Amino acid sequence: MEKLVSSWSKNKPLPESYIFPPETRPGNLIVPTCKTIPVIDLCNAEGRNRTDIVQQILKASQEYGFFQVLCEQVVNHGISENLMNESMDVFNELFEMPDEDKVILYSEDPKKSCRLLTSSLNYDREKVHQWRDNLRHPCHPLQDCIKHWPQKPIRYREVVAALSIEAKKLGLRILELVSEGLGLESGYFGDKLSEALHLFVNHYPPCPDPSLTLGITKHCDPNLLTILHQGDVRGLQIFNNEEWIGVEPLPNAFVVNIGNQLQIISNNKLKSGEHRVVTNSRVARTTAAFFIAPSEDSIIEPAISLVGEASVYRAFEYKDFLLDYLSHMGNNEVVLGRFESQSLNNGTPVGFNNKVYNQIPKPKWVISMGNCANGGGYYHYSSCVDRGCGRIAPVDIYLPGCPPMANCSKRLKGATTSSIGGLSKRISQFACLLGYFERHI
Ligand SMILES: O=C(O)CCC(=O)C(=O)O
Repeated sequence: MEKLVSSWSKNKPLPESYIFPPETRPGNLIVPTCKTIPVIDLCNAEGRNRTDIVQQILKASQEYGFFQVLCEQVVNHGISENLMNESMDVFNELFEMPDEDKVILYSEDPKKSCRLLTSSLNYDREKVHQWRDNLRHPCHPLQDCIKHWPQKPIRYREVVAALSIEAKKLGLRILELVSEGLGLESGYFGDKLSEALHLFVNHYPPCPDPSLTLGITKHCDPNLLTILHQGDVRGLQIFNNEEWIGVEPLPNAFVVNIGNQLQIISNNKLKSGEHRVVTNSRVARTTAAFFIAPSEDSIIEPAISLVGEASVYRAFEYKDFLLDYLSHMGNNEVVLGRFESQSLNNGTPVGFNNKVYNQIPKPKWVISMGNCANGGGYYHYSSCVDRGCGRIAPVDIYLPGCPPMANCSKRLKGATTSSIGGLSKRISQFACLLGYFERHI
């Protein structure tokens, strides 16, 4: 509890443990806001201008991975101004509650579905902490989750239930426009691909030195689509054309961003937007991000009609992506690279985006682990790759019940997925001992 920034930070200097290394510090906080992300008025989406709106959404999703949807009149995106204001009041009230109310929500137990935490899931292991507190919980199916939500502020459940229903509707509406723009059939992103809905309420208290720390480090969202209510305080920045640009808060607008799964399903026609959050010394900032995500057992793969010459990504289960995402948080290229479809059989490194792979310094051996759908089955593999010639060394692992791999020189009969996990670890430890490589990915 004493870890929550909102509980200890008032009138205190910035602790060392919140100071980022110079290369990731925000430094100069004045970033261009004149170049901002496109603003799209959804009230035009149902009439004669629909094609125009679809094209605007597609263009913004290709260039920035971000856009804002506007609600100049109450009806444009379907969420009333009143509901937006009320929910922001409730979120602020939650973080202003006395410690004895917040302690009920605070938990370090990852199995707890609704919990208040600080910085990130990695608090105990991370080198530098992020300047934010975070309440997170699932919102779907509502009747199952709502009973775990905070009971205080009194209006929390009622207001957030209403907002989450509307945010999901808005997200599905946008996904429908996206699928139209990509030439996919209507409802492509319905059902399992957009089944889950999670809410993160972020709170960034005023910070003694915003130039040295971050509210959230640079990342892409792992899910399909994110709908953000960012209130009226600046702080969100997106990385575009090698520079940070600020996302100007607009009254009654939601910020929408493309998640990793939408980039993958579109076979890189859309891009997931990299973003971060900076803090400020004057006022607290509170935001609410709704993550629309596939169900964990969904199989994700590029849409067949968008594959063309080559599928950039292989098929995988969404829960495997989430595991990788959590262990490589912030490194979008590495995470996406691990799900690329470069063949296991042609001697090219598996699961690496070449760019990232080539950036790996000496020594020349690296190990890769993961799984991959190929030729009708799922393989779990672990390989040592010689980056000099791209050869896969003989430590590939074969999962019984799947067709054999051409390059698999050692088949481990009787291995199960979990024993393979343990074995991969031993192989990498062994190879490290021999000095073959200094890190595994
Ligand atoms: O608070 C914000 O502006 C962005 C939040 C965000 O990026 C996140 O929750 O992943």
